[in-house]
Amino acid sequence: MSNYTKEEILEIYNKPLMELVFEAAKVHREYHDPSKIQVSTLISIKTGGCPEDCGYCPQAARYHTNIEKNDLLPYETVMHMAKKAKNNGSSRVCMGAAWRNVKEGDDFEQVLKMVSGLSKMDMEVCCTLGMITESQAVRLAEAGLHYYNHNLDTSEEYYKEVISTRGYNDRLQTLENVRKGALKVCSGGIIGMGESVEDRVGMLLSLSKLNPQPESVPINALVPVEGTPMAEERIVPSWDVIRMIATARIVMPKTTVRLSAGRTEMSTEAQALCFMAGASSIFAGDKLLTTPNPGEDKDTEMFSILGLTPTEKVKEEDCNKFKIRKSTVEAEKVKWSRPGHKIEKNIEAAAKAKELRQKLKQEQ
Ligand code: SAM
Ligand code: DTB
Ligand code: SF4
Repeated sequence: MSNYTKEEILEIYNKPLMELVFEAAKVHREYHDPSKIQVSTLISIKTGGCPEDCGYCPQAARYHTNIEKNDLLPYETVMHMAKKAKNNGSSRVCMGAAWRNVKEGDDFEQVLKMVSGLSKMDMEVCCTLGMITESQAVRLAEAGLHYYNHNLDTSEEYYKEVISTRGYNDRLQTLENVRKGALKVCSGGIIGMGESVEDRVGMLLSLSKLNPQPESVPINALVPVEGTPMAEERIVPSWDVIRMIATARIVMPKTTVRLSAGRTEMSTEAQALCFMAGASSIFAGDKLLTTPNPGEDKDTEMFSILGLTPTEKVKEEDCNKFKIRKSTVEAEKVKWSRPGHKIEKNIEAAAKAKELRQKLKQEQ
């Protein structure tokens, strides 16, 4: 958790740009290897038809957008797509589903099978499936999931202008469940939705106050999609993305900051400044979930120009991953004893997860 106040974060965000990037680059070099870039690939395993009303989202059923909807993809299709992503240099796959929340039943069982299949392919696995309960988080962890993505999206104050079908507290609750399942947290948000600078800073404040802070923070620039209420929003200036990334880097020094949606509108030079300012992860491929992304060739060229090397999958011994299947609470104590992690909290979470696991086993 950081001790930065909202006023302090605002002051950081508003620094002269060159000063801000320099400060952020210093922090970045202290905690990360600036020559490395982590590459993730998104697979939309269930597209469109979502009951929620997120104002930015082309997948909400209530907006008339021109996307290709599909039910949950077959297991083999997902494995095939992941193999391709791995061959193209991705170390992580993130499966996204246009669901409000995860429902127990066939679909969830199918997702668990996919998680297990992907983790056996020696890739890091992330999911973004909407709200989840603690026991679902435990089951995903048991299947081999490493990260769960669930964004706060914006500040608590601006949130109601964007989504009405679930609250900010629901999002925080899901993040808490993710932690209790001992998964790594990926949570960030979007800029360019008509929010103020105070809202952007408010979102960073909320993320930085999470304890522990998220391992991964995606910063998305809105991709305005025809048919959504935000279709007419102006493309956010790259300078704002750079400021947002630099500020995130300073207030969450150990977090991996991902330059996420919106890269098709950014020059290589602007993206270079984002990497200088502390971004060290991107989504690869010519598609995000439903909208375009620069594509492998462009990114390979960019990495070569900038001297960036994609990271390998984090080695098990380095990643301090909570081995939910075999571990005891005592063993967790050692695994989690890295700087920035509140050991006691995680032991408590581990104990809880263990209890749940036993309960689940009895129910089966
Ligand atoms: N349904 C799940 C959920 O909402 O948690 C997972 C998928 S949802 C598409 C994942 C995230 O994508 C959203 O939280 C939002 O931050 C981002 N996103 C969706 N549409 C976007 C857009 N048009 N531009 C930028 N980011 C977007
Ligand atoms: C995140 O923060 N950005 C990604 C991922 N998490 C799931 C999704 C971006 C989606 C952009 C709109 C689309 O392609 O549908
Ligand atoms: Fe549904 Fe997720 Fe899109 Fe919101 S962001 S409408 S929950 S798919």
